[in-house]
Amino acid sequence: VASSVLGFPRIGGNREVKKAVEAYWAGKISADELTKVAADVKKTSWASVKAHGVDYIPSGDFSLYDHVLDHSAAFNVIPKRYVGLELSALDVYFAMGRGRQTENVDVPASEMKKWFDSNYHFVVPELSEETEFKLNFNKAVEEFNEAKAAGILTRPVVLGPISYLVLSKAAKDAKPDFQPISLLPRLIPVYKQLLSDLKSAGAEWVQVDEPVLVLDSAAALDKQFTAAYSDLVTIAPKIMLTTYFGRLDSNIAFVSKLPVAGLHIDLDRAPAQLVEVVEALKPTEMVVSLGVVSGRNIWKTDIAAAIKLGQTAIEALGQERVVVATSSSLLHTPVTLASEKKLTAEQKDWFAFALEKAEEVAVIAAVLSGSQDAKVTAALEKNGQSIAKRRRFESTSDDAVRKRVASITPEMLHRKSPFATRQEAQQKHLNLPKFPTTTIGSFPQTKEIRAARAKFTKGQLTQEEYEDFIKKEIDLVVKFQEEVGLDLLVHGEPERNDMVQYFGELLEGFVFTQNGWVQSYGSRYVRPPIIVSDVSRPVPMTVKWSAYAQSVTGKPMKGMLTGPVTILNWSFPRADVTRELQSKQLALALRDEVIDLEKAGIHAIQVDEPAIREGLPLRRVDWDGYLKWAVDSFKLATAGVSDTLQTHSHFCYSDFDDIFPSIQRLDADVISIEASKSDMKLLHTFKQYGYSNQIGPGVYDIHSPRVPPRPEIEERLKAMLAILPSSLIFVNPDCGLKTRGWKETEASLVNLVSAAKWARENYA
Ligand code: THG
Ligand code: ZN
Repeated sequence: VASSVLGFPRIGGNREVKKAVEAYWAGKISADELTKVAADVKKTSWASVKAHGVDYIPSGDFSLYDHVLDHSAAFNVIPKRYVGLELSALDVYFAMGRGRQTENVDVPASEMKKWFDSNYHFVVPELSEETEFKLNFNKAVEEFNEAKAAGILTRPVVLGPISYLVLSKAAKDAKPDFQPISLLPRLIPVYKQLLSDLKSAGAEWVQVDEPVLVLDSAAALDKQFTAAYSDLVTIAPKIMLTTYFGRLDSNIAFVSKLPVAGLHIDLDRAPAQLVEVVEALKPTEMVVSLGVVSGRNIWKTDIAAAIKLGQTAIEALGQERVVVATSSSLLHTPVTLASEKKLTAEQKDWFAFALEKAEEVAVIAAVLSGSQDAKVTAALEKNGQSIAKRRRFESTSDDAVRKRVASITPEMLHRKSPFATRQEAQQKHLNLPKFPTTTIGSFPQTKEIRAARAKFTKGQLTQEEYEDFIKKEIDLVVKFQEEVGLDLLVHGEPERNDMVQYFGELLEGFVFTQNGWVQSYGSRYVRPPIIVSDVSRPVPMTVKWSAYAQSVTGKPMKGMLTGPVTILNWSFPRADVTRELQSKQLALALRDEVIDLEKAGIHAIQVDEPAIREGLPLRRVDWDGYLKWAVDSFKLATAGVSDTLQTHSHFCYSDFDDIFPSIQRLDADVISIEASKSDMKLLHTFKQYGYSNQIGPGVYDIHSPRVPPRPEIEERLKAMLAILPSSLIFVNPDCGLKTRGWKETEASLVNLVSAAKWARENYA
């Protein structure tokens, strides 16, 4: 029984790659120096995975920005706006990922999308009838050779042709009915060249990822899969067709008939599919790769349980046809527990990060192979003890929290009165003009703010000094908003590092890493908090800051919280209880915070749920269950207040068609959404469904430093007014201002306010 890892974090143990990439962008290091850093990190990763005893070591999964973007660059899928800029290939690559603004060049970034249900974003390929695929370079072969030169034989990883096309979108200049998948016959020759070169280079196996096989939409692609893979196997190394993040379901019927040499399945997300898959593979000669070590969470694997799954497969297929693997790439986990110095020994014993997971895979494979090696036996025994300890810890729940969740009543999920009544009551307190102006919550996180936080963390600032600093920042932000003439103010969130980490740190039931970075997009990383036990709120989390901010202004101040579903989705959740339970516990903690904010004199509170959509299950049959508890959680958090309190929520996207009824059911008094990019299409959805509460469709895009001229904002307002009643419209940017500079923030908000004044004059 062989062992395998499907992919590894790219950041490097000390964030070397992230730092080098950003240094390259800043012109501080050369392309050669960047390549050198990347080469060292790759080599270290290969060597350490190998040192842990893994047989199939991945290569080609590394990326300087995003692996989907790597494929686009290699396949010559380069939108016209990036061609002819007289840039190096590397700079074209980065321009596609993040845009480029210099004296001579001004191109926006490509669109990014969430990678399935994860917090990783990929760069969406843009295709049209005009796309001319060709293999510009062969990264898979280059990195295979790079590893080989270092004495390590790897199993290269490539994203499969069907997933690549399904994840692509039609370019703006494509014909209206153009479907990216229609290009499959033209893409196959490129894959054939890529794969045959790999074979010539000496690769015995290749891991071809086709994660779309766990989606409902793959059922209609059986013919494409059959055609593509029948062709590819004729020239390729042995193909390990790799699925992850979900279950194959009925797709196994055609997948088991594909002529590939192996099939990888995710048994972390979908352990129940094992029996059916093994049954389907029995009459074939395929190897099955069992994804028993989670690539999506940080919990130590229950090796005894994994071994049982392995035995089931071995009984049906024999040892030679079984491989033990991580469920997906380890991209979604931090590099190693070894760098965590602040976790207690007890806590450390619960977790396995990427390197520790590599070792688990090797141990499970060794046990299944019948190894009598003393090290393997010891590792197995130690794992059993760790799992038993964790189970004992899990059995000690916080009874008060559990009781509270069990006694949630339907009344707790509803505001006292319907929206129309509330709107009137709120207006008495808030006294907002028509077309009220506001922002989404965060203001620029300056170098000074980050430096003060870093000093405070290191103990170089006292609590009092730090709090004084934050108060001064709040003073500045409040004064700024008053001067610009905004109506509903915010405190600017200078005290927050990350909108999830900040709350996790103040809640009971979470632990934190020092170095547990996980890629979100490009060079941007997050350190997801880990939920380890029942969640509760020992002390108010934001009341001090919001109340202070309210005390220094006569205008209404909006409280700012992150919603329960988003905190859950951007944390590593517990595996021993449901997501629903964790979400409800978070909701109760936030409910208390909302009530406390109201008591402290705050009359508007925004509870952001930007992750509510990405948490949507991959299979449609699972949607309703999720949406029920997700919406209930939001309502539980926000419905505990009187009618006079105005609740807001914000979503960082505009792709609502799938979940519109659930957005409506949230019953937030005001929602703000990204609309600046989607050209008002979305507002028609609102009209069509008869949305009745207030809406702030973003009037400009904050993701770029560009200042929106006032007439442009007025045009947007006009377009909105053609669709929505004027009494429902809020005027705001389309997202938080945290990543922006002060200069463009001021200029943009001045224009926003004067556009709102114009609307008041013309649409009174
Ligand atoms: N928080 C969390 N997840 C997220 C977002 C978030 N996922 C979606 C979206 N927002 C991703 N956006 C970002 C934007 C900026 C950064 C990370 C994700 C970022 N990270 C710093 C870096 O990589 O240098 C580190 C920040 C820190 O010190 O904590 O700037 O807002 N959870
Ligand atoms: Zn947003």
